[in-house]
Amino acid sequence: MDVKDIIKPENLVYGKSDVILDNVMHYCPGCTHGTIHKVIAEVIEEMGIQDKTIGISPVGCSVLAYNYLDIDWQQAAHGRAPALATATKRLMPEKYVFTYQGDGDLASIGTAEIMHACNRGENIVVFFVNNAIYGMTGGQMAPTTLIGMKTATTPYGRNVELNGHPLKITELIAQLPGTCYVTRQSAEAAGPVRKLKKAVRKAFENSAQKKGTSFIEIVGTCNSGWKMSPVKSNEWMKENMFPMYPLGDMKDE
Ligand SMILES: Cc1ncc(C[n+]2csc(CCOP(=O)(O)OP(=O)(O)O)c2C)c(N)n1
Repeated sequence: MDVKDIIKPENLVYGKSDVILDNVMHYCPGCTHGTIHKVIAEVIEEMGIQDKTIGISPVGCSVLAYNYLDIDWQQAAHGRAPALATATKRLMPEKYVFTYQGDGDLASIGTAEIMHACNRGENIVVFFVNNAIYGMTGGQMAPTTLIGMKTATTPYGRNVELNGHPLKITELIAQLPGTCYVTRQSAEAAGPVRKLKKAVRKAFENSAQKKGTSFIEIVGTCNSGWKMSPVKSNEWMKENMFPMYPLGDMKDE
Protein backbone atom coordinates (compact mmCIF):
# COMPACT_ATOMS: atom_id res chain seq x y z
CA MET A 1 0.00 0.00 0.00
CA ASP A 2 1.25 3.49 -0.86
CA VAL A 3 1.98 5.81 2.07
CA LYS A 4 -0.40 8.35 0.54
CA ASP A 5 -3.28 5.86 1.00
CA ILE A 6 -2.47 5.45 4.71
CA ILE A 7 -2.06 9.12 5.68
CA LYS A 8 -5.33 11.00 5.86
CA PRO A 9 -5.27 14.11 3.65
CA GLU A 10 -6.13 16.37 6.58
CA ASN A 11 -3.04 15.15 8.46
CA LEU A 12 -0.65 15.59 5.59
CA VAL A 13 1.63 18.60 6.09
CA TYR A 14 4.04 17.88 3.25
CA GLY A 15 3.94 15.63 0.23
CA LYS A 16 6.98 14.92 -1.90
CA SER A 17 6.36 15.72 -5.54
CA ASP A 18 6.17 12.64 -7.76
CA VAL A 19 8.59 14.43 -10.10
CA ILE A 20 11.34 14.03 -7.44
CA LEU A 21 12.99 10.62 -7.73
CA ASP A 22 13.83 8.53 -4.65
CA ASN A 23 17.62 8.72 -5.18
CA VAL A 24 19.57 10.05 -2.21
CA MET A 25 20.85 13.54 -3.04
CA HIS A 26 24.60 14.04 -3.02
CA TYR A 27 24.33 17.70 -1.98
CA CYS A 28 25.85 18.77 1.34
CA PRO A 29 23.35 19.27 4.17
CA GLY A 30 22.11 22.87 3.98
CA CYS A 31 22.87 23.30 0.28
CA THR A 32 20.33 25.37 -1.65
CA HIS A 33 20.29 23.12 -4.73
CA GLY A 34 17.99 20.54 -3.07
CA THR A 35 15.34 23.14 -2.20
CA ILE A 36 15.45 24.61 -5.70
CA HIS A 37 15.06 21.15 -7.25
CA LYS A 38 12.02 20.57 -5.04
CA VAL A 39 10.40 23.85 -6.13
CA ILE A 40 10.99 23.17 -9.84
CA ALA A 41 9.59 19.64 -9.44
CA GLU A 42 6.45 20.91 -7.70
CA VAL A 43 5.78 23.45 -10.46
CA ILE A 44 6.31 20.84 -13.18
CA GLU A 45 3.87 18.52 -11.42
CA GLU A 46 1.27 21.23 -10.82
CA MET A 47 1.43 22.36 -14.46
CA GLY A 48 1.16 18.74 -15.65
CA ILE A 49 4.20 19.12 -17.92
CA GLN A 50 6.41 16.27 -16.65
CA ASP A 51 6.52 14.50 -20.02
CA LYS A 52 7.03 17.78 -21.89
CA THR A 53 9.96 19.19 -19.91
CA ILE A 54 13.64 18.86 -20.77
CA GLY A 55 16.32 20.07 -18.35
CA ILE A 56 19.87 20.89 -19.41
CA SER A 57 22.23 20.21 -16.53
CA PRO A 58 25.52 22.08 -16.14
CA VAL A 59 28.98 21.24 -14.94
CA GLY A 60 29.22 21.96 -11.22
CA CYS A 61 27.56 20.51 -8.14
CA SER A 62 24.21 20.32 -9.96
CA VAL A 63 25.60 18.22 -12.82
CA LEU A 64 23.71 15.32 -11.23
CA ALA A 65 20.35 17.12 -11.26
CA TYR A 66 19.24 14.47 -13.74
CA ASN A 67 19.34 11.92 -10.92
CA TYR A 68 16.74 13.81 -8.94
CA LEU A 69 14.02 15.11 -11.28
CA ASP A 70 12.05 12.56 -13.25
CA ILE A 71 11.98 14.42 -16.57
CA ASP A 72 14.10 14.24 -19.74
CA TRP A 73 17.59 15.66 -19.43
CA GLN A 74 20.69 16.47 -21.41
CA GLN A 75 24.03 17.34 -19.88
CA ALA A 76 26.07 20.17 -21.36
CA ALA A 77 29.79 20.91 -21.27
CA HIS A 78 30.80 23.60 -18.78
CA GLY A 79 28.92 26.82 -19.59
CA ARG A 80 27.31 25.53 -22.77
CA ALA A 81 23.84 24.74 -21.41
CA PRO A 82 22.18 27.76 -23.13
CA ALA A 83 23.53 26.65 -26.52
CA LEU A 84 22.25 23.10 -25.99
CA ALA A 85 18.93 24.46 -24.73
CA THR A 86 18.65 26.61 -27.86
CA ALA A 87 19.06 23.60 -30.13
CA THR A 88 16.73 21.45 -28.03
CA LYS A 89 13.96 24.03 -27.94
CA ARG A 90 14.24 24.83 -31.64
CA LEU A 91 14.07 21.14 -32.57
CA MET A 92 11.19 20.46 -30.17
CA PRO A 93 9.30 23.75 -29.80
CA GLU A 94 6.40 22.03 -28.02
CA LYS A 95 8.69 21.14 -25.07
CA TYR A 96 9.50 23.22 -21.99
CA VAL A 97 13.27 23.55 -21.93
CA PHE A 98 15.29 24.93 -19.04
CA THR A 99 18.93 25.25 -18.09
CA TYR A 100 20.12 24.92 -14.51
CA GLN A 101 23.50 26.59 -13.97
CA GLY A 102 25.87 27.75 -11.25
CA ASP A 103 27.75 31.06 -11.21
CA GLY A 104 31.01 29.49 -12.39
CA ASP A 105 29.16 27.80 -15.23
CA LEU A 106 26.92 30.69 -16.30
CA ALA A 107 28.86 33.82 -15.37
CA SER A 108 32.39 32.70 -16.14
CA ILE A 109 33.06 30.06 -18.78
CA GLY A 110 29.54 30.34 -20.22
CA THR A 111 29.24 34.14 -20.40
CA ALA A 112 29.08 34.20 -24.21
CA GLU A 113 26.45 31.45 -24.41
CA ILE A 114 24.11 32.98 -21.86
CA MET A 115 24.39 36.53 -23.26
CA HIS A 116 23.64 35.47 -26.82
CA ALA A 117 20.85 33.02 -25.93
CA CYS A 118 19.15 35.75 -23.87
CA ASN A 119 19.75 38.37 -26.55
CA ARG A 120 18.24 36.09 -29.19
CA GLY A 121 15.26 35.64 -26.88
CA GLU A 122 15.22 31.86 -26.96
CA ASN A 123 11.98 30.60 -25.43
CA ILE A 124 13.75 28.84 -22.60
CA VAL A 125 13.91 29.20 -18.82
CA VAL A 126 17.25 29.76 -17.11
CA PHE A 127 17.85 28.94 -13.45
CA PHE A 128 21.03 30.62 -12.29
CA VAL A 129 22.16 29.47 -8.84
CA ASN A 130 24.52 32.06 -7.42
CA ASN A 131 26.46 30.78 -4.39
CA ALA A 132 29.41 33.13 -5.05
CA ILE A 133 31.88 30.28 -5.35
CA TYR A 134 32.96 27.28 -7.43
CA GLY A 135 31.38 24.68 -5.17
CA MET A 136 32.17 21.42 -6.91
CA THR A 137 35.88 21.98 -7.48
CA GLY A 138 36.73 23.08 -3.94
CA GLY A 139 35.60 26.64 -3.36
CA GLN A 140 37.61 28.76 -5.80
CA MET A 141 36.69 32.38 -6.56
CA ALA A 142 33.77 32.84 -8.95
CA PRO A 143 32.82 36.01 -10.90
CA THR A 144 30.15 36.68 -8.26
CA THR A 145 32.48 36.29 -5.23
CA LEU A 146 32.12 39.34 -2.97
CA ILE A 147 34.91 41.83 -2.30
CA GLY A 148 36.90 40.64 0.72
CA MET A 149 35.39 37.15 0.55
CA LYS A 150 37.90 34.38 1.28
CA THR A 151 37.97 31.50 -1.18
CA ALA A 152 40.51 28.79 -2.03
CA THR A 153 42.05 31.09 -4.67
CA THR A 154 41.64 34.35 -2.72
CA PRO A 155 42.85 33.27 0.73
CA TYR A 156 43.23 36.90 1.86
CA GLY A 157 39.86 37.89 0.44
CA ARG A 158 38.84 39.05 -3.06
CA ASN A 159 40.80 42.14 -3.92
CA VAL A 160 39.51 44.50 -6.64
CA GLU A 161 43.00 45.38 -7.91
CA LEU A 162 43.95 41.77 -8.33
CA ASN A 163 40.65 40.03 -8.97
CA GLY A 164 38.28 42.67 -10.35
CA HIS A 165 34.74 43.44 -9.27
CA PRO A 166 31.89 41.01 -8.55
CA LEU A 167 29.84 40.52 -11.72
CA LYS A 168 26.15 41.38 -11.53
CA ILE A 169 25.33 39.38 -14.63
CA THR A 170 21.59 39.31 -13.96
CA GLU A 171 21.48 43.13 -14.19
CA LEU A 172 23.26 42.90 -17.56
CA ILE A 173 20.86 40.24 -18.79
CA ALA A 174 17.86 42.38 -17.82
CA GLN A 175 19.08 44.94 -20.42
CA LEU A 176 18.83 42.44 -23.28
CA PRO A 177 15.70 42.81 -25.43
CA GLY A 178 15.29 39.03 -25.77
CA THR A 179 14.48 38.57 -22.11
CA CYS A 180 10.86 38.94 -20.95
CA TYR A 181 11.26 38.13 -17.27
CA VAL A 182 14.37 38.63 -15.13
CA THR A 183 14.19 38.19 -11.39
CA ARG A 184 16.41 37.49 -8.39
CA GLN A 185 15.05 35.18 -5.70
CA SER A 186 16.33 33.13 -2.76
CA ALA A 187 15.27 29.99 -0.89
CA GLU A 188 16.42 30.33 2.73
CA ALA A 189 12.99 30.22 4.40
CA ALA A 190 9.37 29.32 3.67
CA GLY A 191 8.38 32.83 2.46
CA PRO A 192 11.19 33.16 -0.09
CA VAL A 193 10.55 29.60 -1.29
CA ARG A 194 6.90 30.47 -1.97
CA LYS A 195 8.00 33.56 -3.94
CA LEU A 196 10.52 31.47 -5.85
CA LYS A 197 7.80 28.99 -6.75
CA LYS A 198 5.62 31.76 -8.20
CA ALA A 199 8.58 32.97 -10.24
CA VAL A 200 9.28 29.44 -11.56
CA ARG A 201 5.67 29.05 -12.63
CA LYS A 202 5.64 32.42 -14.36
CA ALA A 203 8.84 31.53 -16.21
CA PHE A 204 7.42 28.27 -17.57
CA GLU A 205 4.19 30.02 -18.56
CA ASN A 206 6.19 32.68 -20.43
CA SER A 207 7.92 29.90 -22.29
CA ALA A 208 4.56 28.45 -23.42
CA GLN A 209 3.49 31.92 -24.56
CA LYS A 210 6.72 32.32 -26.59
CA LYS A 211 7.52 35.57 -24.81
CA GLY A 212 11.31 35.10 -24.87
CA THR A 213 13.86 34.09 -22.27
CA SER A 214 12.91 33.98 -18.60
CA PHE A 215 15.88 34.25 -16.27
CA ILE A 216 15.71 33.45 -12.55
CA GLU A 217 18.75 34.02 -10.38
CA ILE A 218 18.56 32.26 -7.02
CA VAL A 219 21.02 33.56 -4.43
CA GLY A 220 22.09 30.50 -2.49
CA THR A 221 24.59 29.23 0.03
CA CYS A 222 27.57 26.88 -0.23
CA ASN A 223 28.19 26.11 3.42
CA SER A 224 31.01 23.65 2.64
CA GLY A 225 32.79 26.11 0.35
CA TRP A 226 32.11 29.03 2.67
CA LYS A 227 33.25 26.90 5.63
CA MET A 228 30.23 27.77 7.77
CA SER A 229 27.34 25.83 9.26
CA PRO A 230 24.10 25.84 7.24
CA VAL A 231 22.46 28.22 9.73
CA LYS A 232 25.44 30.61 9.75
CA SER A 233 25.56 30.47 5.94
CA ASN A 234 21.97 31.66 5.70
CA GLU A 235 22.73 34.55 8.06
CA TRP A 236 25.91 35.41 6.18
CA MET A 237 24.04 35.34 2.87
CA LYS A 238 21.37 37.73 4.12
CA GLU A 239 23.94 40.13 5.59
CA ASN A 240 26.48 40.07 2.79
CA MET A 241 25.02 38.68 -0.43
CA PHE A 242 21.63 40.43 -0.44
CA PRO A 243 23.04 44.00 -0.31
CA MET A 244 25.17 43.20 -3.38
CA TYR A 245 22.53 41.04 -5.07
CA PRO A 246 19.17 42.55 -4.03
CA LEU A 247 16.13 40.32 -4.43
CA GLY A 248 13.18 41.18 -6.67
CA ASP A 249 12.04 41.49 -10.26
CA MET A 250 14.23 43.45 -12.66
CA LYS A 251 11.98 42.95 -15.67
CA ASP A 252 8.50 41.52 -16.18
CA GLU A 253 6.99 42.17 -19.60
C1 LIG B 1 35.92 23.20 -19.55
C2 LIG B 1 35.98 22.95 -18.07
N1 LIG B 1 36.68 23.80 -17.28
C3 LIG B 1 36.71 23.60 -15.96
C4 LIG B 1 36.08 22.53 -15.39
C5 LIG B 1 36.18 22.31 -13.90
N2 LIG B 1 34.98 22.66 -13.18
C6 LIG B 1 34.07 21.73 -12.83
S1 LIG B 1 32.83 22.36 -11.88
C7 LIG B 1 33.53 23.90 -11.91
C8 LIG B 1 32.92 25.06 -11.16
C9 LIG B 1 31.47 24.97 -10.89
O1 LIG B 1 31.06 26.05 -10.14
P1 LIG B 1 29.59 26.63 -10.28
O2 LIG B 1 29.19 26.72 -11.70
O3 LIG B 1 29.54 27.92 -9.50
O4 LIG B 1 28.65 25.52 -9.62
P2 LIG B 1 28.55 24.97 -8.11
O5 LIG B 1 29.44 23.74 -8.09
O6 LIG B 1 29.02 26.03 -7.18
O7 LIG B 1 27.11 24.64 -7.93
C10 LIG B 1 34.71 23.90 -12.65
C11 LIG B 1 35.57 25.07 -12.86
C12 LIG B 1 35.37 21.66 -16.24
N3 LIG B 1 34.70 20.61 -15.78
N4 LIG B 1 35.34 21.89 -17.58
